[in-house]
Amino acid sequence: MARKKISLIGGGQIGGVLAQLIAQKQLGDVVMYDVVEDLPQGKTLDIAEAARVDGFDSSVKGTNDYKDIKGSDLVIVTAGLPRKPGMSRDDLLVTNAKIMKVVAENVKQFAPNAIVIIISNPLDAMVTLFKKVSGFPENRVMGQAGILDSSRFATFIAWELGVSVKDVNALVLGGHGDTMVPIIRYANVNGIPVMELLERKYNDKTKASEVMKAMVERTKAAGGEVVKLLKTGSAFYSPAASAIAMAKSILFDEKRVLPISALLNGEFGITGYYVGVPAVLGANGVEKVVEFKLDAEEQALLDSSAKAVKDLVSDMERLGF
Ligand code: TXD
Repeated sequence: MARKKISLIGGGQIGGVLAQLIAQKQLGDVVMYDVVEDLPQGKTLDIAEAARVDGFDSSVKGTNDYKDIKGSDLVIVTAGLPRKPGMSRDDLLVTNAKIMKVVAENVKQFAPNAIVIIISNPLDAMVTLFKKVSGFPENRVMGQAGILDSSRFATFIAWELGVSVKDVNALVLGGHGDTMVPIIRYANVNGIPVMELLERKYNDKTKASEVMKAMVERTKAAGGEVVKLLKTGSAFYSPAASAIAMAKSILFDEKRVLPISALLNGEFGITGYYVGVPAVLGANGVEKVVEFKLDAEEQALLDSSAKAVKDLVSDMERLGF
């Protein structure tokens, strides 16, 4: 069976890690597109020359010509600028919206049947714009953010409890920004509620709540924490790893339930906007949004996160996108 064709629009920090991970995991053949002349050609040549060491047969090619993404099965978009210290994800809106419009037009022309994962920030607005410009059905257009945010939340919990992160389940809903909603109530270690483990660790409910609150706040600010340390850009290893989890579930029809930015049609009381929610990812892309009951506080937090997305989308539309 021929390998799937995976095109990466954007060959920067995240794009480079994506290309190498896809090749090493043999998820498919890679075409990396970037506007910077020779950048994708150089990065993919370097990755391809490790094939003997890594033991993969996937082809990895770079191009500055959109025609080369023709017939892609999966497209992952990182084209756009990352944040610098002091910038919010929303500060990238106009610049990245201009880029995303061109990307969507070209993907529509050359890969009209592709499933598309958007990574570029501000994430939920960029997914919205790609969907609008491409006209692709909603099951084939999604955004990567919730897996990253949930992984960060799970990592902080694992560090706090001194347990393997592999046994921590943690879920973050909402927009990919300061209003994201880590769901404390369902955070667990192999089914054991994290709050119960914290209360046992500190033998103090108040202290346990303070520790959890600090982890929630660190999760919400985790992107900025990395930006501050790197100074020249934003996180790229963890976003790439997160998008690979989505790609695998789609390419191998794994039906994983993963938090992604999906277009909601009434689920969680939200209609017509891309917001981070759990969804089943399979060969048809976003196959089902997995809705569950939120308590009043969680619903209020999700509503305000959805409002932040709505406001950003309105700003984008007011600016002519
Ligand atoms: O999880 C998430 N969703 C976020 C996404 C996590 C971290 C970073 N997030 C965002 O991804 C970040 O704020 C940026 O908007 C994107 C890409 O981040 P990356 O760190 O990869 O940025 P780079 O290294 O600057 O790479 C962007 C590439 C770069 O090579 C540019 O030349 C290219 O995008 N670029 C373009 N490619 C195609 N077409 C156009 N017009 C274009 N303009 C720039």
